[in-house]
Amino acid sequence: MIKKVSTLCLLREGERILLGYKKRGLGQGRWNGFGGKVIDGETIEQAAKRELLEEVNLVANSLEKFGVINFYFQHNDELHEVHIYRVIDYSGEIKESEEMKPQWFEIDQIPYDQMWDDDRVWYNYFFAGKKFRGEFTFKNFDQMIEHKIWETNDIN
Ligand code: 8OG
Repeated sequence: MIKKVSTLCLLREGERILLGYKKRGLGQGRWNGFGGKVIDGETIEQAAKRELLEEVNLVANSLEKFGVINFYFQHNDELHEVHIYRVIDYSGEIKESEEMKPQWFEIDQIPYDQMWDDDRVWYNYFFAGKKFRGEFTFKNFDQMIEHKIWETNDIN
């Protein structure tokens, strides 16, 4: 099995959340938080900050880790371990990049139909301020066939 480690940053301010429309790569055509693969030699948190800067031009001054999800893709035997952070404090101006078109959404208007299937499950934990771990199995990239999620502080 091939294992990949990635990051995902969510930026919430009051009753709205910043998402990006992914223009290329895995998850193309879907709204998501900001993140990508951890590169050799950097910590997971460094990768989260680098991706936030590359994708939406923001410098994260403070991040809080919220969860870890294992995504298993049956068709190619890949496991993606995704580390999820909330951006607590940032500087810079939000700017579109080659990869992401950013937009604010009210929490009750999140476009779940145009997002990964698992998001509607774990976003509830995020909004409730609960730390969590999850395991989601996909058939191809677009069909979630199994999932488990549980609240825990053991996310490092
Ligand atoms: O750099 P790359 O294109 O591999 O980045 C993929 C991004 O998508 C990365 O931030 C991790 C994230 N991601 C997955 N799977 C899922 C998923 O099922 N739901 C969400 N919300 N994000 C995912 O790789």
